[in-house]
Amino acid sequence: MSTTHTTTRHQTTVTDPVPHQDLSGIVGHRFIYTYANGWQYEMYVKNATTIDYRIHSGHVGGRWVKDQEVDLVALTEGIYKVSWTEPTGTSVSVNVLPAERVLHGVIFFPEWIRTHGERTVLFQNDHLDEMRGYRDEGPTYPIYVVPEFARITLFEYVGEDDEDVVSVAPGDLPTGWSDRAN
Ligand code: FER
Repeated sequence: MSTTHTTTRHQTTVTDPVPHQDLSGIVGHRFIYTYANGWQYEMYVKNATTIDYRIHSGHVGGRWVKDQEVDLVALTEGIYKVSWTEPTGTSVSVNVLPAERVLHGVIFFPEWIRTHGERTVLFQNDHLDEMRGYRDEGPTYPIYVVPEFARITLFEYVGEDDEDVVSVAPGDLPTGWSDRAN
């Protein structure tokens, strides 16, 4: 037996186009996901404006970042969109559907990361000026666009503003750490 819950929301309008914003289903949560191309990522939504993340495998596997400022919104109840631009010039926009364990990301890489992704495989916070230098040197174009669905294999509430959630390099975690699922 199952129950369908429906909630009446006010209709948005031209003068009030922003739907109800309840971010409690994603803020303070950590999730691990694998894109259809095999790339595995981990995101911690530290608060409503900040993420920490690790890239466990893929084109720039081994890369990790703390305190990336993002735009986070609820598109509707329980469905979220996280968007940002990196100091490298990479832009990312990710739609997160926790109840469905589905995520869709679009990554917009500059050309220099397509050809030299290894330059970004590090703890970015210790190399911010270096990354901005590469960004400004380019080449930027053509943009390498990677649009992919992913399966969320782990989704957990760990609390807000916890610096210990993402605090070591992906390569320094115990073997199989990112395969923990729930
Ligand atoms: C994601 C896709 C891409 C993500 C981060 C990136 C944390 C970052 C890409 C880069 O700067 O190399 O889903 O989530």
